[in-house]
Amino acid sequence: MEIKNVILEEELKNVTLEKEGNLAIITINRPKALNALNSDTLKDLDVAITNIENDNDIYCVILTGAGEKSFVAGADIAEMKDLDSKGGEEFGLLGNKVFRRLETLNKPVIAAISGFALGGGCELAMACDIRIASEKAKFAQPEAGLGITPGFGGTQRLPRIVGLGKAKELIYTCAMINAEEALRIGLVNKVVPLENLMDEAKKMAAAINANAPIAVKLCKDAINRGMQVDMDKAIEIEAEDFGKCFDSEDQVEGMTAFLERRAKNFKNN
Ligand code: DAK
Repeated sequence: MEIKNVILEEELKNVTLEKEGNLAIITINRPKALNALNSDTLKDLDVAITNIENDNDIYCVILTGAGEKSFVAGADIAEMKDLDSKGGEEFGLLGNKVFRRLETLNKPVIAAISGFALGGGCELAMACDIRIASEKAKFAQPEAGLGITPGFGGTQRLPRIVGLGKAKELIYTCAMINAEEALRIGLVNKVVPLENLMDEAKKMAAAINANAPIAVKLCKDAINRGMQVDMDKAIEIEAEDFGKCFDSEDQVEGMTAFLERRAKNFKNN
């Protein structure tokens, strides 16, 4: 499999973007600060997302952090400390834009979480579709202990993922939980030994990429949009996305291959 390091027109400082076949790997690369999210890193993520969004050969994304110790240890406290209200607002808008772009990206995103996923790091993982954690991963929303509320969607996504009571407990107490507990409460999909983390994430990406990319994209859209509305509206959204599948050649290919008892050859069109 060819691995290419993507050279983006806009040079990235704190993020790398690699492509392996139909898979893109975004790595947040500030290990000295445990991959904490400063403005430059958020801007880099924005550029990487745009590149992936526009690349029809990419069907699935893995988002990870450089080094074994940390996925992302939160928003950059050193940068945040001296922000004025305008700076704080700009930082918040940038972060929320990037997180929402990941959440609504036209392909699934798997977070591969080696170590700390704290504050904005836990929130970043929650903006992804699927979370795979190493046995050493740790999760927390420590914001209340810093005198703030979670600001990158933690108050909204955590209760949607783990339920109201558990989310409130974690956010009010700032408790740090390990990977086993994160799995138990449904915050992560899978826990694997650290040395297998990327292989497991790639295995899941390969399983996703074996299916029709347009159908997967529409599944993501239907799930995301449907979760925000009542069931009557949600069913309409599902029907709309179901209908769109029939505009794709891959729908004909998938069904024809089944009837002809042969392997499918999806082309993302
Ligand atoms: N920001 C900046 N630097 C960080 C950092 C962070 N979040 N976390 C770690 N670092 C840096 C440390 O300062 C240290 O740098 P040097 O001193 O070596 O220069 C280096 O990373 C290694 O960290 P430690 O020496 O502390 O390593 P330890 O193993 O002792 O401890 C730790 C690891 C992860 C337990 C500890 O570093 C830690 O507690 N880190 C902070 C975790 C945290 O509280 N994270 C939540 C941040 S609050 C907003 C929206 C969202 C947010 C804010 C605003 N708006 C809408 C405006 C989000 C807020 C957050 O995420």
